[in-house]
Amino acid sequence: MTTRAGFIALIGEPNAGKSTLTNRMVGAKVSIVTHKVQTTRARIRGVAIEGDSQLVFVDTPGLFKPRRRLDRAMVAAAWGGAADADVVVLLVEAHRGVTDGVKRILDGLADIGKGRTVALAINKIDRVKSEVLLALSQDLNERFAFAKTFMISAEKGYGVDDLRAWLADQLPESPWLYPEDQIADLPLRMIAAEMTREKLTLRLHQELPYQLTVETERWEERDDGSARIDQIVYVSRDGHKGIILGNKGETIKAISKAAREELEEFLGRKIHLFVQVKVREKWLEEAERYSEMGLDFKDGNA
Ligand SMILES: Nc1nc2c(ncn2[C@@H]2O[C@H](COP(=O)(O)OP(=O)(O)O)[C@@H](O)[C@H]2O)c(=O)[nH]1
Ligand SMILES: [Mg+2]
Repeated sequence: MTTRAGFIALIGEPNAGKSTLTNRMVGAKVSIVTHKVQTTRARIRGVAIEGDSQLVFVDTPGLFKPRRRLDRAMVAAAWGGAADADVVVLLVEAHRGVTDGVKRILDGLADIGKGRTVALAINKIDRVKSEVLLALSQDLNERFAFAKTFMISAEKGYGVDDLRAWLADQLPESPWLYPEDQIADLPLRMIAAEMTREKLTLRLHQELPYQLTVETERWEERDDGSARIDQIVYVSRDGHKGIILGNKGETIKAISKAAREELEEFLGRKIHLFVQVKVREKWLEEAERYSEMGLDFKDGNA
């Protein structure tokens, strides 16, 4: 039996639906999804199997015009993901069309996409009329030589099976890269930190989610099969700490509870989660924080 395996990078503007598509392909939530931009920070790998092929989806941070160090590191990680992949899928939002951001990505693809299979996935088709789709597909295909175009809804699942089957055929012959039952390539401690960060992102307003990071500090296995997990939320200002704690600690309590419940479901066992908030003014400039997120600090200078 010949098997196939390889990496498929999903790229696109923030909010295009890359993480939603990753999770749908994998059939489990391996990447956090929120309605806010820049939720995904690192390259997250989700593994799916289609026939004899093992598809490793690389969910990337969104591509946008970077301004700050964290932005630069995220954008570098996204392009890095594309450059290392066997196949690249560009996600474009159907209802937004060819934005300036999409144009910038197409410029970048002119380099990275050379000699590589690049497909177009017009996502969120549930939000537009079909007439719009044909024109958009034509426009995009005039701007870049995509190997194939798919119309999908990552959220509703439309068109996703066709995309998965086509991708499986594009991958090179190779032994599988991960054990059959592995669905994500991210250390558990990081998955746990991401779950807490998702709950924080959903609950807090405006810029605050961007200004914090979550790290799993300790993971202790207990004899009764449960685990104790200690996490730290780093913020850069005292005021932010107060907001996250909330009145009498209510906010952090609710966030920890939501994160714990999701973790317990994901891991299938009892978890004792303790979340502390620490002020660390310069965390956005600390190399260690970036390596904890799986980002390259020196990318920040690119
Ligand atoms: N209507 C609609 N919304 C979607 C679809 N795919 C993703 N979304 C929503 O778009 C937002 C951003 O999704 P996410 O996967 O985090 O985007 P990412 O930044 O590219 O990873 C979330 O609120 C998703 O629920 C889709 O096919 N249709
Ligand atoms: Mg994402």
